[in-house]
Amino acid sequence: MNDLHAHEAMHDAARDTGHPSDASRGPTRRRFLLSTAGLGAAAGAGAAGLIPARALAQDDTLPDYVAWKDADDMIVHSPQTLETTRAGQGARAITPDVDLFVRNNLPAPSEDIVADRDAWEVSIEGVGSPATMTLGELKTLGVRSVPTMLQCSGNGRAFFAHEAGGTQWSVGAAGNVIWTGVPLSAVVEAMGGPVSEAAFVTGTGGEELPDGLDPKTIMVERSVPLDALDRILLAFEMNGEPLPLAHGGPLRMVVPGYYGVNNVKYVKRVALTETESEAKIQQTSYRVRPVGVSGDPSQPSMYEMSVKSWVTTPLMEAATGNVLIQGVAYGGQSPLDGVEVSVDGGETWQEAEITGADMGVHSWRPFALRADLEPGTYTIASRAMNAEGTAQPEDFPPNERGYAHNGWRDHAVELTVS
Ligand SMILES: Nc1nc2c(c(=O)[nH]1)N[C@H]1C(S)=C(S)[C@@H](COP(=O)(O)O)O[C@H]1N2
Ligand SMILES: [Mo]
Repeated sequence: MNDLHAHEAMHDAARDTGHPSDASRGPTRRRFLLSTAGLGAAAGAGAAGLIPARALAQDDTLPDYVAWKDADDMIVHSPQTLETTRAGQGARAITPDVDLFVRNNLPAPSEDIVADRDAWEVSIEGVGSPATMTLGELKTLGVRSVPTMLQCSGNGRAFFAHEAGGTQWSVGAAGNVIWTGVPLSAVVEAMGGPVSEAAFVTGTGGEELPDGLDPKTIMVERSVPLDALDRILLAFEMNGEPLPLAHGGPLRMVVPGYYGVNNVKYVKRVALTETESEAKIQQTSYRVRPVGVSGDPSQPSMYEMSVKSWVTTPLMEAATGNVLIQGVAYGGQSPLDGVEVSVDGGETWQEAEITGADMGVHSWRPFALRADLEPGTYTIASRAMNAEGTAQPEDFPPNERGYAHNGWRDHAVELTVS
């Protein structure tokens, strides 16, 4: 067992002690291997898109804390990992709360923490005058709304042929939501500015940690480069509603354009720090490295998301004639500049129309292409490009944990037209 798997095992131990759901259904590594054997084989055959997302569901019962979600659109991988089905994702500019994926490293805290939202306390450190502030106080410092794609680092992991360990996400560990919150820069400014040595913004999650484990091995604490300060929000609303507990309410550190893990839920401490967090989730997890290599702080951390798109409709079948092919596309760290669609597995490409409004660089946008399709089978792919001229690659190289997949070929879908 390498240290990453030990790390997962510890997380699993925490799940087993802390969550009312049947602990034996926890996502152990063995269970991942068993449950994804079929998927791996299909992915190897280049037909992962053929698998109906529902077929991958482990269990359709929604855990209590997310009982309000739309069960028809969710795949329950475990009580703490819920994926949006590809069909349920659709080609929508904004993902409704009931359809947004959930990924928890630790059991979610009790609903008690959202009973009196404005009383939630967050400690602001690494500034001229460090202090603990309530959410009510923070709200007096400013407000901004930012539509942002939220995407887990492992979204697309199921498409890698090497069967990377972890939740076998297809495309549904991603959504696009509007965050509303206090710009962190305004908070920092109000509190005397960053200390001179500051190089990172470090956010600490508000979960209660189980006894008997070294907190560093289990706590959710992430550091992002200080460069990101100007984009960070301390968000208290999502899609215009108070932020649900499952998505980090009452307060979340949102880093638009950064992978999911950096968006720390129920944030209880935000510190401008000289060094990165000592937590394992920062030091060795979420590090990109070759297959078979252990995580190490010298390897790239999962920070900025890259250009990506995928088709969400139609899936599997369509009637002959004009077929409306739709999906979602994201430009990465520069604006989305175009999306091409292929109906012949990448032999030829046509320019799709970007149908969704431009809501800023961090937001995804739906696209559409009308294609006149005769009866037959088609491999439908999409390829996004950003304003810097970076396009999605055809293939994305495997990496140990199966992070950051944006290769267009593996994201293609097989369509039968009759
Ligand atoms: N406090 C805390 N924040 C967290 C996590 C967590 O387990 N605890 N999981 C992270 C990961 S890995 C992802 S992908 C996103 C998922 O956000 P969502 O559950 O709102 O979709 O939250 C991130 N923030
Ligand atoms: Mo994640």
